[in-house]
Amino acid sequence: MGFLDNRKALITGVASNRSIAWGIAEAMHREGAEVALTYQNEKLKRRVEQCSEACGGGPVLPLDVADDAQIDAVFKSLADTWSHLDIVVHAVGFAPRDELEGSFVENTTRAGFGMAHDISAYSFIALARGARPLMQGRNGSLLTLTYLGGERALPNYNVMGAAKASLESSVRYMASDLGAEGIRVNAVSAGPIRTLAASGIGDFRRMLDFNAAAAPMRRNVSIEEVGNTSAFLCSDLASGITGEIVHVDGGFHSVALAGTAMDGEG
Ligand code: NAD
Ligand code: 0WE
Repeated sequence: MGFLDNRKALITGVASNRSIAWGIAEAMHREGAEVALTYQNEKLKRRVEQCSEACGGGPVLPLDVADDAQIDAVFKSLADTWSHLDIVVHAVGFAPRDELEGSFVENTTRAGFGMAHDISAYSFIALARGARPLMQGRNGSLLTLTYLGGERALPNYNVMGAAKASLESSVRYMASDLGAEGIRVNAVSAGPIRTLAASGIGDFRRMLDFNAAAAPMRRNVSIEEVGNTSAFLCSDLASGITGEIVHVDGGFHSVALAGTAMDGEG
C-alpha cells in the first residue's frame, strides 16, 4: 500500500542518477505509481532507460521541450498506452552557460533570455496543455522544480532567476486556470544539489558549504528529500494544496545573516 497506488506519472528531466527527477521517480515508484520517463536527446536515452528499469520499467519517450511536435507526440503515445494520466513532473531548466556568470545586465542577451524562459518556464505551460485532456475526471497534479534565485537576486544565477520567477508565477496562473477541473499545480523550491545542471557552475562547492552553514538544519538536502516532498504534493495527501511553492532547503530561505558574525550573539 503506497500513497500513489495506481497513479500514472510522467516525469521529465532525468539525465543521470543524480538528477532531482530521478529522486522523484524513485519516491513515486516506491509509493505505487507507474512511471513514464522522458529523455532530452539520444545521448541520454540509454541512461534514462536504465533508470526506468530501476523504477518499474514504464514507458521511456523522447522529449525536447523546445519542440512542439515532440510534446504532442509524448501525450499521443501516453494516451495510447495508458489512456489517462494523474501526474506530470517538470524538472527541466536551461540557459546558455555564459549567461550564468558575472554581470546580469552586461551578459544577458535577447536570445539567452528567450531561451531560458522558453525551456525553463513556457514548457511547463505547454506540458499542462498536453496533459489536460488526459486528466479529465481525475485528481490530476502538476509539479515543477524551482530555486530561491527566482525570489531573491543571488550571484551568477542571473537570467535563470528571471526564468524561475516566471515559472513560479505560471504555477499560480495554472493553478487558477485548472483548479475547477481538479488539477492542482505546485512547485518545489529545492536547495542546491550537485547534479549535472550544477556541474561546471563555478564555486558550487563553496555555495553548498555556505548553504549548509546558514540553513537552520545545518546541512544540505538530498534528491531523496526533494523526491519525498514531490510525491506527497502529487498525492491525495496534498488534496488541499495548489498554487504553492514549497521550499525543501533545510530552511535556508527563512533566515538572514545566519552563519555570519551576527549569528549566535546576544
Ligand atoms: P539535471 O541536469 O539532472 O536535470 C536537468 C534536466 O533538464 C536534464 O535532464 C536535461 O536533459 C533537461 N533539459 C534541459 N533542456 C531540455 C530540453 N530542451 N528539453 C528537455 N529536457 C531538457 O539537473 P537538476 O538539478 O536535477 O535539474 C532539474 C530541475 O531542478 C531544474 O529545473 C533545476 O532548475 C531545478 N533545481 C535544481 C537545483 C540544484 O541545485 N541542482 C536546485 C533547485 C532547483
Ligand atoms: O537551476 C539550476 C541550474 C540551471 C542551469 C544550469 C546550467 C549549466 C549548464 C541552467 N542552464 C545551464 N546551462 C548550461 O549550459 N540550479 C538551481 C543549480 C544552480 O545553477 C546555478 C546556481 C545553482 C544553485 C548557477 C549559478 C549560481 C547558482
